[in-house]
Amino acid sequence: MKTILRRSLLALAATAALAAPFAITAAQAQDFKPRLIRFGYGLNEQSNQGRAVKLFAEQVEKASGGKMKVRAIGAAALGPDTQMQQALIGGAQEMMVGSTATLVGISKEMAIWDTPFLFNNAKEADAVLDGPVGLKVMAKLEEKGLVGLAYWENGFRNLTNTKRPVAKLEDLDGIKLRVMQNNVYLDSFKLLGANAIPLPFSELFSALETKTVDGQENPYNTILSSKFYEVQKYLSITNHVYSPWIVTVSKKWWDGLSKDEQKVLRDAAIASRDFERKDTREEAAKALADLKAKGMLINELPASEVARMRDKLHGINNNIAANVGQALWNETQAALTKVRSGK
Ligand code: TK8
Repeated sequence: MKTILRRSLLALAATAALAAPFAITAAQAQDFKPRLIRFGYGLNEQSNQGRAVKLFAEQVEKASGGKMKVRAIGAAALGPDTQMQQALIGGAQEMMVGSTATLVGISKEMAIWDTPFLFNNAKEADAVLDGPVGLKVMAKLEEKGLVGLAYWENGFRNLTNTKRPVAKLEDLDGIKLRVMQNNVYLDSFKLLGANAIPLPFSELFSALETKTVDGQENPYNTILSSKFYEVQKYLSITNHVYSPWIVTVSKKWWDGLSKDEQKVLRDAAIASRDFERKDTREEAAKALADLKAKGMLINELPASEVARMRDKLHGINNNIAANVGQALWNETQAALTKVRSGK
């Protein structure tokens, strides 16, 4: 009896061993471990940023058969961009999305995207950011302990304040204007005559509310989702710079992932990028009407004044080129010439 049982067990084991390679489905064959990904971001859940992070989370869970779980933590609950970046570098947090501008202290090449009036439209931004120049700038992060996965759209930035409509350069004089923690922004707005004050985004609403600052600059989407219309009267359309967001991963953590796990994250970052850009552009197209309905007074900076602003900021370009390296500056300009020629 015992032998029969032993024999049949052996036979079973042999069959199982033979059958095993065929029985395993493609998904099971992939190399996934249970992972918890703390993914931090600065805006609210009900923002273009929040919606895209949600999509990212869903896609990662699905593609990993539920093994990789994303805990999306918005509204800067894990701290402002700069604090999260340090947490990623140290390995205390896995992922985040934030402005490229706040990364400049870590990776100086990121300042190329702070160049005033660099891109004229979204098509130029997409082509350069997703092309060889954008990837090269992104790859530089690895030396600093971060892995960049995709650029998302923050958008073209516009000015709001409580003092007066900005219809000419001189209207900026003395306005206490919050800027991101970034020297290009600080120097640019000082040059334009504003009293520029760097502050993390997480402190911005209350700084506006308590009148610690008179104004700020951000894309329409953010002015809307962060309810800045509650504490700001004037919105002046300047489109002075295109601001990218970037999805980053802790390199310390990333290096411990399998190739399959890395691929899931990369693919999801790209898929949510495509969703996010579309969503952001659709929302931005309607945002002015929404902001007007909320009571904001909107004015467009005349082309002649935009030209004066550009001229005044021209000197900043030389500083940027010196900081990021003349070669990168030239490659960026060449990439722009290429998109503009339609080739
Ligand atoms: C969100 C910020 C925000 C940026 C800013 O964390 O700070 O003004 O535009 O999007 O990165």
